[in-house]
Amino acid sequence: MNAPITPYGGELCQLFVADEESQGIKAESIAYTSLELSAPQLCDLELLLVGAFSPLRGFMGRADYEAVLEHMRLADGTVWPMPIMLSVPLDRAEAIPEGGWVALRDAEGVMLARMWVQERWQPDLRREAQAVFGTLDPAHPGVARLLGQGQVAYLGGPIEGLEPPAHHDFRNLRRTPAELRHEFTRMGWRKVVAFQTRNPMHRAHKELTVRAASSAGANLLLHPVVGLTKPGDIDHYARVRCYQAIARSYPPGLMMLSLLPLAMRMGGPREALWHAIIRRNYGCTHFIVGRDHAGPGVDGAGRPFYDPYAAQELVQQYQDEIGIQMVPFQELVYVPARAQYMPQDEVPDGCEVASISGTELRRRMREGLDIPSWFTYPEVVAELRRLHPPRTEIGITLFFTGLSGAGKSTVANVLLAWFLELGQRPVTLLDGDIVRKNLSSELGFSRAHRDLNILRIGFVANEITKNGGIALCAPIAPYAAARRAVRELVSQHGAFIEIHVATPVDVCEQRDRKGLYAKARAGLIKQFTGVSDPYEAPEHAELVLDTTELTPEQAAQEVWLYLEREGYFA
Ligand code: PPS
Repeated sequence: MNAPITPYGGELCQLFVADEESQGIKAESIAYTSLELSAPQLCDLELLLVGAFSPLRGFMGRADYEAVLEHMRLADGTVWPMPIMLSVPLDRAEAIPEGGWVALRDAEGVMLARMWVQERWQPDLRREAQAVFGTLDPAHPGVARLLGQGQVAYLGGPIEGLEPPAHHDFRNLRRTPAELRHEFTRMGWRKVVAFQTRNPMHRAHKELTVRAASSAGANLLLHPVVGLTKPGDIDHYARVRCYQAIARSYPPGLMMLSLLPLAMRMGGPREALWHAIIRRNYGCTHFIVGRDHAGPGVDGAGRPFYDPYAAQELVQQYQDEIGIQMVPFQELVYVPARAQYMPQDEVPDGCEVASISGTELRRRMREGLDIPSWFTYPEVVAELRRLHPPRTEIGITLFFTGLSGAGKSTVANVLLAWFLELGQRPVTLLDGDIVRKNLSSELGFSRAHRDLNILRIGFVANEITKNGGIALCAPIAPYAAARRAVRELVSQHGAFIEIHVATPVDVCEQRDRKGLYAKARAGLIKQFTGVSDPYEAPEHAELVLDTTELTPEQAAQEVWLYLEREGYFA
């Protein structure tokens, strides 16, 4: 079956119903079971609705699913390498009978589509992982996501769309397959090379896309993924700003930038083939496939999951059948003597080449070192620097923990005054007592309530830190697990500095400024930390302070010196 390459793809399955019909469906839907879709499920739904997954008309039924796993084809023989499944927790699935409508909703409850539940079955997810990803290794993000769902049932059936999932960002860059096809026709573009990307682009990428377009005699579609990419990737806001900056450097009329709300599975060769089919649906005639395209990195033993050229080979094998040509990603290197990029194999003997690896780039970013202009564009460097600000600019949570009367609030108050005096960052004090009067006013001192209290403090501290401020937290926080959870949360966005105020209990009791120890000893206060309730001392605190022999200013000075030493002051 060697079908000729069809410009602008085949028939598009757009699944929205007409406006009048949609009103009727909404009225009827009060009787439907509602399903709230997760972020990746919403991506799948959106691409189904707009026809990017043509010829699919809904979430897959069992025959298609089996055929995709076994043969990378739908039951009717059409090439399709990736299962597009709607999973629900097994215990919920029993209430959703076959032969009825379900309402598919976003996280806010807006009904986006309805699905006729034609089939419901319990899949063997391990078998699926093995068939699709070729591994059960949880280091593979696709496997981890699939198997991490627990026990699920799949619901398969046709869908009818009421409205697409809402996006408020970069709206002028979000185009459906029909819109892009129309745009290509309007511009007179007969051949279009698509470039898939989930990373910031640098000069080498621009060079290779221009070369790919020129050798195919085609125009170019930059089609970055803005749904779900690999865990740990740079968020799409920063990436899209990079693409916008780079777009200005292309020759006029050559290139178009449009965003693809795809939930990637990091499935290597199968995923590359799927990406190619999607681009065919968007009206492209050529598709650039990189070395280790959609690769998930290395496995638990440090080996790559897929052969680096397997993706290119697979897309090439099917290119005539799916109607889009594979263009291999050309590895380019910079040749300083010529002040230009060249394919590696064309560099004259003896010519020096320059390159900067991803690891080296990240090191230079971290350490605020120079990134040469032959490597990337100043706007891209500025974006990346914003994502990796130096310590002098990041937000900080100073998390004091220790017994009642240990001196947490007193030291935190001294620091509050000093930070205000310095005026470098906005600062907020989340003192144990203040929090318990406001944020946690209904909580007591059971373990569950104390943990909840700490998680709430952590939530607020994280918001402050994320936005570049200083959060001074001073709860007892007696349990290591809750402190660890806050550390994990905050460290993603800024500095988390744990300060154990390790003043011994007898000193705290002697001070007894609030008279609470006396009450606790008399049994008037139950579950009092250090007397009748546990305190798990931190094992890896950044700082330990015993205020027995220190004035509040001296203790605060220890913290100040630590911040200075670690480079947090400008
Ligand atoms: S926790 O464990 O982190 O949620 O505690 P926290 O929010 O910091 O609240 C501690 C303050 O509440 C007062 N208090 C008690 N502390 C410990 N155990 C019991 N049972 C208790 N009952 C009341 C006490 O004043 C603590 O304030 P600080 O500032 O630590 O002295």
